[in-house]
Amino acid sequence: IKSQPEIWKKVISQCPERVERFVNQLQQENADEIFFIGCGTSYYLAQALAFVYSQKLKMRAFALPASEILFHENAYLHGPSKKLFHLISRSGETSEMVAAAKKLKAKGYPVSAVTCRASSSMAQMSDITIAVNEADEESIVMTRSFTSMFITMVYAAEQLAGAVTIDRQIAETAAHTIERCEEKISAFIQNNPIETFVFLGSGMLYGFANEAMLKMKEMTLSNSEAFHPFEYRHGPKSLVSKDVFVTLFASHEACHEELQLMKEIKELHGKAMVIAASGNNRTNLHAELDFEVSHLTNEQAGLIGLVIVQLMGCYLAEQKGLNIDSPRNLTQVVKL
Ligand code: F1P
Repeated sequence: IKSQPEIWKKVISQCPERVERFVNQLQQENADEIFFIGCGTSYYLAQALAFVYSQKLKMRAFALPASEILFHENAYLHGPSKKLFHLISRSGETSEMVAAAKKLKAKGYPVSAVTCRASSSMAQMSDITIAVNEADEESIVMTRSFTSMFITMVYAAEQLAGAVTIDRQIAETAAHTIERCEEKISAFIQNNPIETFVFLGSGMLYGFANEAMLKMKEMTLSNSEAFHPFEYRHGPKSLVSKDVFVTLFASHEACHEELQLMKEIKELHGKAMVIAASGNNRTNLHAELDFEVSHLTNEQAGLIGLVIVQLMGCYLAEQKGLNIDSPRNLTQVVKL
C-alpha cells in the first residue's frame, strides 16, 4: 500500500508511450460505444473508467462484469453501433476474463486490455495490451494494481481529450497524506469498534466507493456496503447507528448536498469520514475523520481517498488478528 507513491511516479513516466496504440485505436475506430469489462476489483475499476470516458470523451461508455458477456450476451452484443471492448484484469488469468476475451474475439470485436501481466492469456488474446507490469503485487487483495491501472487509463482518456491532469504531483500528495494521516487512522480504529462500513461516492467516485467497500470485506471481514450518496436516503439510512461508519468520497459537483447528507447521518449518531477535494465549509459537521485534499480533481482525490481506506483496512485487520496476506476464502486468481 505504501509503495504506491513511488510506483505511481514510474507508472506516470511510462504512460505516454504505453497508451499510444490504445489512443490511436480509439481515434481510428471512431466507435460509438466502449465497454469496460472486469471482475471484482477490476469490475469496480471498470465502473470508474466508464464514467471517466463518458465524461471526458463524450462516448457511450459502460462497465460490465465479465459474466454478463458470458451469460447474457444477447442483451449487450447487438445493434448496429460500433463497439470497442476494453478488458481489465491484474492477472489476465481470471477464468471469466479469459472466456470473455475468447468470445469477443470470436465474434470479431476489437478487444484491448489493461493488466499487470504482459504475458498473460488475456493479454495475448487482445489486439492491444497496456501492461502496467511494475504495479503487479504478490498480495491477494488488489491495491496498487487498481490505482496504477486507473492512472494509466485516465491518462489515455485525458490525452485524447487534450488536457492531461495526471502528473507526478499526485504521487507527492499521496506520500504526504500517508505521512500525515497514518496516526489519526490508527488511533480512530483503536478507539472505535465499528460493525459496519458504508462508502458513498457519486459519478466516477461510485466505482471508488465500491472498491473501498470490497477492500473492507476482503481485508477485515467486516460488513461493508457502497451506495451512490443520495440513494442512501432511500432506505439504507434506516440502519444508521453509532456502530456504522460512513465514508464520503465527496465530488466537486455535489459536495454541498453530499455534506448535507453526512450531517443527517451524524444526527442519527453514525460515525463519519469525509474525503473532500473541494474546500466546502464543514466545520459544523464534526466528522470523526476529515481529509481535505483540496485543489485535486475527483480522480486525484479518489486515489488519495482509496489509499486512506486501504491503510484503515490494514489497521483494522491487525487489530482483529487477521492476516491480510491470506484473506479468508480468497485466491490471487479466481479460476473456475
Ligand atoms: C480480480 C480479483 C480481485 C479479488 C482477488 C482475486 O482479479 O477477483 O477482485 O480481490 O484478488 O482477483 P483480476 O482479474 O484483476 O486478476
